[in-house]
Amino acid sequence: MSNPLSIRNITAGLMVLAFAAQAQGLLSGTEDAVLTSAPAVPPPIARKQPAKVVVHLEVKEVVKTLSAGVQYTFWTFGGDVPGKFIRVREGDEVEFHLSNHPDNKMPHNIDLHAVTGPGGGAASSFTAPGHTSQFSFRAINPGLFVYHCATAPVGMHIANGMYGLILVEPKEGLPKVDREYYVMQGEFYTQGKYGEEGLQPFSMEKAVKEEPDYVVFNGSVGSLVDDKALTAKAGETVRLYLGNGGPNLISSFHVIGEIFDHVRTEGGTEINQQNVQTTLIPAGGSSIVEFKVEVPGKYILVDHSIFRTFNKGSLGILKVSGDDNKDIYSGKQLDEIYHPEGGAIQSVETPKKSEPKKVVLSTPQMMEKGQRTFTQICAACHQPQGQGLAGSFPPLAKSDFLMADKKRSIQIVRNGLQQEITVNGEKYNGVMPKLDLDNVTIASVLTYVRNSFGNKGEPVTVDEVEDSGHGK
Ligand code: HEC
Ligand SMILES: [Cu+2]
Repeated sequence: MSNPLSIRNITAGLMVLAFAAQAQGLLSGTEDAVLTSAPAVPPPIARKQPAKVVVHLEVKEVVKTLSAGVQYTFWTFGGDVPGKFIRVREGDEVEFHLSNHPDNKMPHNIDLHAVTGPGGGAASSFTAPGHTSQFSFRAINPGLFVYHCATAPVGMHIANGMYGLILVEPKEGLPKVDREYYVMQGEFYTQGKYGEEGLQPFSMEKAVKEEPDYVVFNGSVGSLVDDKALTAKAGETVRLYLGNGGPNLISSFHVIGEIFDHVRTEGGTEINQQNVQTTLIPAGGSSIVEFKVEVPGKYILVDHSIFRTFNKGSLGILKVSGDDNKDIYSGKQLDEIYHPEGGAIQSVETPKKSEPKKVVLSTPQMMEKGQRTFTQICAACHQPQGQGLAGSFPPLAKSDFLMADKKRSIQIVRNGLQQEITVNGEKYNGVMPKLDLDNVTIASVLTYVRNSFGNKGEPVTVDEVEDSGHGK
């Protein structure tokens, strides 16, 4: 039995040591990160020394509204698009826990642009549904950084909403402002046109062409209007943390009726421009703007590629309350009739469609092309050797299901698949997305998978793929 007095002495001694170390900035406390959903931003960090900050982020695949009457299956970091805003301090050690909800269908990971290290954390955070991954990084560069999913097909994960912002506050902090908001742009590519009602699947074809139906702030049309508008009072200072998840477009961000007093271009820490009308936000990039609102009224946030605003959704509102300031803005002073000259009627030409040429490939050429497609697209889910991932993705290697029915396998790759199936005695009930591949690519990739990883079958011809399109 030890003497309780001596234990107390030892404990007291350790506390003195710990205190001394903390005073020198050697030891740091541990805290949970405050995470917020857009447009909210976590409070500024008051700490004067680095700490260990623990982040718990959960990936959820959820059906939500993209626009009135239009639903979409979003893949999210925390339940909403954009993902939770994360705020840490320069020098912090960030311990990251990424959880993939068991109801999800896809594996996911996270690439934080704030990370110094391979893939920004992507490889270390690859997480199958029902799993949690952990990794740590030191936030050595201050700035406003994008994070996103980087699981193949990467473009599809980002297009489905997998992006958000992490602010690494500089050691000295940021100047105090009255309001801080989080606004992130992103595009959505749907099978139906803008406004077409119902649950809209993702369109790979439009995504590759970079022709989105929706360009929105904070994940949906109307996310920042009416009672969800941003607010401020005349005389206050506002800081916007702006991000662009893309996946493809650059944003020409503008607030109608305001001028940005300060811009930290591309989300760096320097105020490197003042008195700016429109700031460019690259895809996978950010910007920090600050301005004082002098005059009450509605200020419209837009992507000044203006068809996106009035035809695709990139419109938000900042409502400023307070007293008029006629010295700065008068309001309407006159309305009288004006007769202009001319006024021609414009005509719009429609382009004519051309017939695609028919391609004929030899079997070795199809195997080669098929291997490329497999590596670029299929391997992300079915795994590089076609071995599949237990519980999530069925194997293609020695798959009895694949080899039993050639026609069915064509239908699956052409249309995707969402039903319970049994492959080599194991049940799967996931979603294989419709990938919008052309007939030559479908024929090649099926020829390849049916003759690789221990499989042996006859090739799949382009004609067979074409026929399968008519019969259904
Ligand atoms: C995003 C993930 C994903 C991608 C990419 C993907 N698949 Fe699948 N695939 C699945 C899932 C999940 C299933 C099971 C669907 C179900 O349970 O209804 C599946 C089922 C299949 C099946 C039938 C089951 C079997 O194992 O034989 C075939 C064949 C197949 N995929 C081929 C392909 C080919 C070829 C590609 C590339 C062109 C591809 N898949 C790309 C997820 C994917
Ligand atoms: Cu993902």
